[in-house]
Amino acid sequence: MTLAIAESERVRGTTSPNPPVGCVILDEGGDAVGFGGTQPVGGPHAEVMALRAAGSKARGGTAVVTLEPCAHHGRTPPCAETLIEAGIKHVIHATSDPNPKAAGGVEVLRAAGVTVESGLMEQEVSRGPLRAWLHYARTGRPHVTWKYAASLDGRIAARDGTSQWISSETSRKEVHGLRAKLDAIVVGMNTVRLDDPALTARDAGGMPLPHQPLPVVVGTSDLPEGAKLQHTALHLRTHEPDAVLAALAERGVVDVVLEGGPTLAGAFWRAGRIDRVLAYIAPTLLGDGPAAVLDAGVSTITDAVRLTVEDVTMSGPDLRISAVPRT
Ligand code: AOF
Ligand code: ZN
Repeated sequence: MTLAIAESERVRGTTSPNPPVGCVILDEGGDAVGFGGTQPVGGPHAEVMALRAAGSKARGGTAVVTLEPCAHHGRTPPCAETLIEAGIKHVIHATSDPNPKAAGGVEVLRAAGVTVESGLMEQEVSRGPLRAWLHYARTGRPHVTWKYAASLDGRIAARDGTSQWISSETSRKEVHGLRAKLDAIVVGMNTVRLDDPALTARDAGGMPLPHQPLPVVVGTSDLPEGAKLQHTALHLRTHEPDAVLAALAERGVVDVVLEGGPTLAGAFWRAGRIDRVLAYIAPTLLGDGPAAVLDAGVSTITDAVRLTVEDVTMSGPDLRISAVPRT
């Protein structure tokens, strides 16, 4: 499954609105003989790619796959049947398919005498490569990660507005690598005015950059003349988070990172539309300057937004914290 997860990471960012699934075929003796990841929409699913690579060695073997094989005739034929025809005898998968149209692969496989094991490394997969898509399949909304860099005292800029660079070079490279695996990056008009960002994935410290995310600017006014994003960004003339997410879902966007400033972050918090926080906290004190979020809808301590920390790691000298709102 670790190898199947690596396959899914390889295609992450290129498959939406389909999930980035990874698959490994083991031959009868247990050797890995075929690897595959989901191809862009309309193309073959992961199982088909891995079976093609394995050829006749798949007969009598095992398919290890991050998502339950599909049972439906969609844009491609059902993977459950393709696995049966190739002579696969065992299937091990991490997560079930919440899409009612595609689910049911387990029953199809079992009816044909294939043994099926479910739930192997489920947490790694459902918090990792399939996280955004699972959320999208259950809610119909893209998954939103709010990413920011702040000082140890929670400031995103100094009193005079200067903010380059709070986080370390290591953290900035990591963020560029993350961008290449996402569908869209959303900022507000204030960020365009203050920072003039390009929002491209670049200089990821040697990590491959297979894909560029869609840059999105939210705001009712025109983009400033000459801004780097003037001709490249999707401009959504609204302040309403649900209108932003609906417009993005319509374009097949599943995995979104919010990189805008404190005002936009506040609007998304008040709407309850932040699914994960990714904070880079630098060992720096500023003592003054804007906070990472402005008006999250909290006026008294009992309204505080409570989060659960999923993971804390070092990113060079910075702390990298991943947290999710408590439900
Ligand atoms: C799999 N393996 O690699 C993927 C699956 O429109 P289609 O035909 O491509 O089907 C898309 C649906 O199939 C998608 O919503 C999800 O339920 C499942 N994706 N299934 O067995 C794969 N990407
Ligand atoms: Zn399939």
